Amino acid sequence: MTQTTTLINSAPLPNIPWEARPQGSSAVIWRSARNPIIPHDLIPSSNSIFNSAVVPYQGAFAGVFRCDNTARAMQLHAGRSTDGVHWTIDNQRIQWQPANGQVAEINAFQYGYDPRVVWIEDRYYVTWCNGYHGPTIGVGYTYDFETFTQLENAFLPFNRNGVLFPRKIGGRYAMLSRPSDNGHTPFGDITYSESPDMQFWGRHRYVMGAAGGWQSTKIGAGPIPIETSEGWLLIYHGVLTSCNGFVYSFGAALLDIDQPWRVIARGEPYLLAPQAPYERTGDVPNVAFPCAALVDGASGRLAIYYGAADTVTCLAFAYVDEIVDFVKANAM
Ligand code: BMA
Repeated sequence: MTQTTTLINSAPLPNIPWEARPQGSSAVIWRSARNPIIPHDLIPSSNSIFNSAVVPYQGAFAGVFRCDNTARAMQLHAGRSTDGVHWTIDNQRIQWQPANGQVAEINAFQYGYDPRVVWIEDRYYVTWCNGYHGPTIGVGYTYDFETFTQLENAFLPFNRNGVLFPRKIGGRYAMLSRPSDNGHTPFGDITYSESPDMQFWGRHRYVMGAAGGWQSTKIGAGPIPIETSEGWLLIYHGVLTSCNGFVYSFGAALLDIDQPWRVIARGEPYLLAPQAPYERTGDVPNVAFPCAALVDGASGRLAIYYGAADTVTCLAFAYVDEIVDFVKANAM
């Protein structure tokens, strides 16, 4: 780490999946030579496995995976890994158990996609894009990645990219989200909401919106924000509209620690754009969509999990302090 950036509340993760920066490269972020780490057909039921979320779990790793099945239903599946690279994913989708009778009313499965997972206080919370008369933000939790409990949806439809902060802020749970529509939304800004109980969400704040270039159509929060001495490091996806459709890249910004709706700095260039063959070719070409990041609190190493071309799951590596420096040096 540089002298200016330190990680806050990030535990050491000596077994983080990692590959050194390629010799001769000065890139801030580099792809795994093993990409794609999860093929589209890892389990018999899957058409594609992408946009998925992993966390450290009991000395190894666990996660929630977006597996679109061969009927092209969008589903969430649990998985485990000893090294964060080779995964065992359940062939059956997660069966959410309603937390109470009220949740039972909204528990009927329509679809689920683009999960995020975060440890807060005593359990792993999962947020995802939950079909309830259109996409909205589903919320649930698990202790063991075997039994999953569903809570109330955080918001009304239509909303996507619900991403929890890893701790309460000002005494309340905090979440980024992206209000949207019921289609392939041609707009989208990141907003902030807070909740005293993980059920009722309010005090909504605007964070930042679509800007130029790679993020000119819409943006959405990616992995769980990372707490640093320089602010919350937010990795987020941005979309531009080309004559052949949407192009999904990702970049980074720094948000105020106590008032995360205040943007400290926002990088103008992307960190990673779809340029590898597996990002350019697939069910949806030209998509790099990050949903999770592992951090080694001791070394500042970062392993970013992202979906490629809505088909496979990939890894990229970076150092937290170098991304912070990149954002500051290239702020728009
Ligand atoms: C978004 C979501 C993502 C997907 C992207 C590109 O609306 O559905 O899951 O990666 O479109 O198709």
